[in-house]
Amino acid sequence: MKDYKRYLLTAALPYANGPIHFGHLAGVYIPADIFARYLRLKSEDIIFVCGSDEHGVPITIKARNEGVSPQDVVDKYHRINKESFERLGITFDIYSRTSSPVHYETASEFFRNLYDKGEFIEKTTEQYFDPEAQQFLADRYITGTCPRCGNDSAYGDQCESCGSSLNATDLINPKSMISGSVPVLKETRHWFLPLDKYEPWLKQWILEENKHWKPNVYGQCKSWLDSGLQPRAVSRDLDWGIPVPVEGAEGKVLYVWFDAPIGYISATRELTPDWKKYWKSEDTRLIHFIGKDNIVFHCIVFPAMLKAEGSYILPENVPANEFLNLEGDKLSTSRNWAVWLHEYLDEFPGKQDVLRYVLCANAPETKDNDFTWKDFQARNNNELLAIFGNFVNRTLVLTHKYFGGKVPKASTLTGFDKEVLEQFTKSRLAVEKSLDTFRFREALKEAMDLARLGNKYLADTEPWKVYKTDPERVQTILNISLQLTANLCILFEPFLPDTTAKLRKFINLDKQLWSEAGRTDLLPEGHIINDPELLFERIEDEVIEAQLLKLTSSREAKANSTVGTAPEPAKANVSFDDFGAMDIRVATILSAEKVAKTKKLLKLQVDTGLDIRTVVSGIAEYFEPETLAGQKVCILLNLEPREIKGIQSQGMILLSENKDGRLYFVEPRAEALNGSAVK
Ligand code: B3M
Ligand code: ZN
Repeated sequence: MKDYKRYLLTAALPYANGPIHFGHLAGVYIPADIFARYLRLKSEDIIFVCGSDEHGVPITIKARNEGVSPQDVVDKYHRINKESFERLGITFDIYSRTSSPVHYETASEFFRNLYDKGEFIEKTTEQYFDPEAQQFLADRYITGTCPRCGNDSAYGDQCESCGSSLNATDLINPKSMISGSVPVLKETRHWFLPLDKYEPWLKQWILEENKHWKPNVYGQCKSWLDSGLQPRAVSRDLDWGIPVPVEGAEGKVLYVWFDAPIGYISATRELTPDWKKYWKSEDTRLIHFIGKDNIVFHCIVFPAMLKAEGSYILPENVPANEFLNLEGDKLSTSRNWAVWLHEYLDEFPGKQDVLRYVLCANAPETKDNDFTWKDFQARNNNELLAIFGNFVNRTLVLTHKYFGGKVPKASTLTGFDKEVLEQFTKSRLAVEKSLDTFRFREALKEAMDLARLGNKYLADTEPWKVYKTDPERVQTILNISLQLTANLCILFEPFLPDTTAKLRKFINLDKQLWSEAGRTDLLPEGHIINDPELLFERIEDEVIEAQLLKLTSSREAKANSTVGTAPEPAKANVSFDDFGAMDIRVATILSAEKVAKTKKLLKLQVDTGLDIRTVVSGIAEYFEPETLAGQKVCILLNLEPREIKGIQSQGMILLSENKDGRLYFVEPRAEALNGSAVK
């Protein structure tokens, strides 16, 4: 590989529409952070950027479901995610957000630049439109059956079941996420990036020059390139996003996948005035850490954008991981089948490294992999505690017991001693080799194997027995064990930063550079070590059972819940009299019409059994007025009349919601008579 002068690492910008879960961590953030820490230990010039992806339909759908504004959604999750990354010890140099002014400027300039150079094609095409909601249905606003695998909840841009990238018009039985209605096709004008134009260059660059990419990444790119690239729309008809910065583009915003990767540039710009040194110099090694569902955007679309712009460098590598499953089942945020980072951090205080360890040891590097709580427990108890923790503890306790906490002198070395000492450098080289090729599991295993060797060394040399007859020999054994401990402190540092910081205190060792690993004299004779504490605690069965129970019960709660994540909290009690004061009756809608100049309101004539009255109801998005005559409903009769859009509304129709926030009537049985009380 070329000799690079500096590194720029990016980690996929998580959508600020929900908290971070274990799948995100194992796929992207833990490997990226290990790599960043490793490079810093090697004194490389490196910056590591990330931030919240705050645009796109995932955000507006979440806002709709929760009945809040998109801004509320992104503010909430940006804060939660930024804080939980910090608590886990993820060392981003900046965690920015795509709603930042710098990003608006950077993304708009980028678009404008390509626009001015004539790099886009402007095209009018037919896109799905929801006639009820009066809105175009971009990307995830439309669902339907996947033409490839038959999954009946595929999105307009992608099927999460088989991973195919789709066009909304490919879907069978398309349905609007907003109103549930069948969409119609309507013409709209958009800007397209002609990916087909870049195809020959991409083929050369990826298939010939980037053969070193991971096989899963290379393979996915190859299959995209083999099936031929099409122009891709980079704008959308939406009211949430960065406005398209050209005349006559009202109501249009940049496609989220156009602006989000530019977020890496904006974040760097926000971080340092020197940002061009990282983005515009061939001496920089740019590496994107992502999950497999983002491969096409980082390996094909974003590079084509960068190439079209012309002044930026391209990624040298894109080490994407596969997916992490959970307890044998696909992770799913909508089904609540996930373990959330912020909850883990609250429930397992001080155990950040256990999570980092388990998710790295079991990372889905080459294929999808499974996280189970049993495996989490086993890796903590049988590896971290029984191997690493146990070795360190025995070494430190014996040093205190026999030598008052002073590093003893090593004298005559046996063959086994020499073998152990030689292993220090071998281990460092092995960890390095694996890290340099993004094989994090293997790297971690190499480090753990050195601890394993330490344990075996103590077990075989038995200093606690030998001390009675040959205390000098024990000096040598413990000297070697202490040097091994100091080496572990360096090798584990990128993986287990909290543990190694503690361990450094125990052995009174300043932070060492990576290049010091391999040395056999890190702790000189006579060096004083401190009193040790335990590095790891046992995790008991009850703790694991509680997590399993929590997981299954939150999935059930979700399956039975109303809108969004959980049912609304219960309200304060009311007296029986308060309830009795509400006059709820069975009634029948006689006719309905749209209230002019509104999207949501219908004016209803209702037969209440006592009178015929007018009620204005916010249900126009869900029902066609002409279908409502004869519909039985429940009505709150004695709600104070209100004037809505100039109409006196007398009473309120009772409604309930499904999980997408769509409203339905609370329907009395057919035989219930108009005017009969609901009590
Ligand atoms: N927010 C998708 C995701 O979270 C997207 C990544 C953007 S990286 C520029 O899967
Ligand atoms: Zn599919």
